[in-house]
This record gives sequence, structure tokens and C-alpha cells, in this order.
Amino acid sequence: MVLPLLTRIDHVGIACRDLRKTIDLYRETFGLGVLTLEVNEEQGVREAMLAVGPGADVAAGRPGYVQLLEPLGPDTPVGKFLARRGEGIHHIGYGVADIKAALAAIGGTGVRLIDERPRHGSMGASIAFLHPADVGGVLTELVQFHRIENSEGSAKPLK
Ligand code: KFV
Ligand code: CO
Repeated sequence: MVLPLLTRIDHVGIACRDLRKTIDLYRETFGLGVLTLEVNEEQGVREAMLAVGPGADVAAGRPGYVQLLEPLGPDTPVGKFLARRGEGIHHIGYGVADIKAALAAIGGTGVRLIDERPRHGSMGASIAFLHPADVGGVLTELVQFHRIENSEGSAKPLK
């Protein structure tokens, strides 16, 4: 096992009520454009990825992102979060080299794994969540990016 398990900050997940309006806010305020727009039924979200800078991990081909999240309904993780806390930071996603090994190691420390197995995430990544109650109140996501099958070079930025 190579330490540290977390290799970089992949994205900050931000809960919003209206994805289109929030995309406009980030464009008008910061000049950030949308790289990908996806609906993830399993996670109950419609989401946009906005790339921020080249990041520290240029060699791996993945910069840092802001991930804007609009719930598909009230009874989803983001829908419940909005009702309880309102708009704001929902989770932090960290890069890991080997998500299955990371889950086994972190699970072994007693931290509760929301996902025992990796699930499908943005841009074809494998993702898994750790319970916020065991990570100091922060919903924490592990992200393993699969470069070959999902080259960002092929993702067209949307205007
Ligand atoms: N951050 C911190 N605490 C949170 C939280 C969050 N985002 N969401 C809920 N909680 C706290 C909440 O304040 C409450 O604490 C407790 O968790 C239960 O809340 O001290 P308290 O007041 O008891 P509930 O009942 O509202 O939520 P629950 O049904 O228990 O679900 C919470 C949780 C974390 C298990 C659920 O949201 C979950 O499974 N989340 C993982 C999946 C997810 O969030 N998907 C959306 C993002 S998809 C994504 O990022 C993708 C596709 N991607 O590629 O990156
Ligand atoms: Co995320």
C-alpha cells in the first residue's frame, strides 16, 4: 500500500437548486466554463464539471474541478442536503491510485464506507463515498480516474 492514500484534490462538490443558474454564476463571476454535463441516476444528480487550472497532477491528465450538483428529486442525497442545510459545499473528492485498495485500507481503520464497491462517477471515473460522521463532518469521496478509456481530450467544453 502506497501512502498517502489521497493523492490530490480532485473536486469540490457544490449543492445547488438550479444548475443552469449556478453555471451562469461561475461563468460570470470567475470565467469558468463547463467541461461536461451529466445525469447520474444512481447518485440522483444532474451535474456539471468545471475545470480549475492545470492542477498539480498534469501528468495524470486531470486538473481540479468544481462539481455543481442539482438533485433529481427531494429524496436524493443532494435533495435532502439542500432541505437540511441549503446551498453550499456538499463534499470533497480526492484522487486515489487504486480505489479498491484504498477502500479496504480505510474500511480497516473503522471509518464507515457508504460504498463498499466503487460506483460510476463523472467522466467515467470510479468513485466511492465515506460517511461524513466518521470523517469530521465532511462527506468524502474517493475518485480513481481511468485515463485511457476516458481521455479528457475527447470531452468537448460546452459554451
Ligand atoms: N456532508 C456532511 N454531513 C452530511 C451530508 C454532507 N454532504 N449529508 C448528510 N449529512 C449528515 C446530516 O447533516 C445528518 O447529520 C446525517 O448526515 C444524516 O443526514 O448529525 P446529523 O444531523 O444526524 P440525512 O438523514 O439527511 O442523510 P442520509 O440519508 O443519512 O444520507 C447521508 C449520506 C451521506 C449517507 C448520503 O448523502 C449519501 O449516501 N451520500 C453519498 C452519495 C452522494 O452524496 N451522491 C451525490 C454526489 S454524486 C458525485 O459526487 C459524483 C457522481 N461524482 O462523480 O463525483
Ligand atoms: Co463528487
